[in-house]
Amino acid sequence: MVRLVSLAGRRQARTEGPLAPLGDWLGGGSPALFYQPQVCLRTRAPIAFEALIRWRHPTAGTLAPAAFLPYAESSGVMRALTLYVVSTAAKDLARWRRDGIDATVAVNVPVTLLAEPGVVDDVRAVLEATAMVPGDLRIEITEHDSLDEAGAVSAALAALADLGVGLSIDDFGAGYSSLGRVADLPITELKIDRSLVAGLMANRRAGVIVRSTIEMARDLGLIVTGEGAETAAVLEELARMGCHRAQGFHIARPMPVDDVSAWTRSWAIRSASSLPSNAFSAAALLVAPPKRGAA
Ligand code: G
Ligand code: MN
Repeated sequence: MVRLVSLAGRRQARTEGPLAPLGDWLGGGSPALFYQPQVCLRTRAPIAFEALIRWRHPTAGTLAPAAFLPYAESSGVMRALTLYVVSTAAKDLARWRRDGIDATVAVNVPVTLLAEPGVVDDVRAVLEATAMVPGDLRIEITEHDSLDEAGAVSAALAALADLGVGLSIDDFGAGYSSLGRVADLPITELKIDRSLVAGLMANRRAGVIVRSTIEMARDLGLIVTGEGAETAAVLEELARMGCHRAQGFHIARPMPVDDVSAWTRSWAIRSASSLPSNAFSAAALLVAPPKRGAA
């Protein structure tokens, strides 16, 4: 209590509302969303921006999720934090739409949260409050043991799917779920884990796993996204293998919300000429050979 009073007494902005305990624990600051684009491998256009939570701290700078998510989880703030992400992403998307950006947003939701009663109602309430079309939102869930349990999680996933919200399995291939198991869930997308994608060029085994995962997911009617595309070669190989979308540092690192519109404009120019994404200098522009996209 004493600590709360003394923090509130300082001139530093204090996080209000349900996230206040997290702000107090971290010693001030506020949450912020970074976004990382997921692009279509056929047109190269950004299809979605994945919202990634950060914490802007008054003295420590921008904190990564690992610095505060465990506390959010143990102190019961995870639900409020997740709803903050959904509603902020909805508002950011509305703003980008006015800038002419035709994309959607993806948010990460822990599977443990989906087992809590009333969470789907909370998501529905945020959609209504922000006037977001459910199809403009995709929820990414990491493959996880509790995915195998019938019950609360499956019921929540079914309710979200009924609402029209997209559902992705995140980091697929990093854990132990089989495609057969996750395909029973009402998911729309599979994201292949970066540990597999990263090895694509170097390692025949990784190549076989990625190619067959893409094939099976496509046959099951799922959208397939390759995560962790760090080089142009990996991006082209994913496209060649029939992967629908890609995300990764070669396209863009997670960026502050205010950079998204400018990034989208510059990516349109760079991808139209199929230049390597790091070819910013005039010299590189002059010597880069024109490439026609194969996929
Ligand atoms: O797994 P998920 O969909 O949540 O992916 C988002 C996370 O992955 C972010 O933390 C982001 O920084 C990280 N990430 C995104 N692209 C790349 C990449 O190309 N390489 C590596 N190593 N990490 C990435
Ligand atoms: Mn994710």
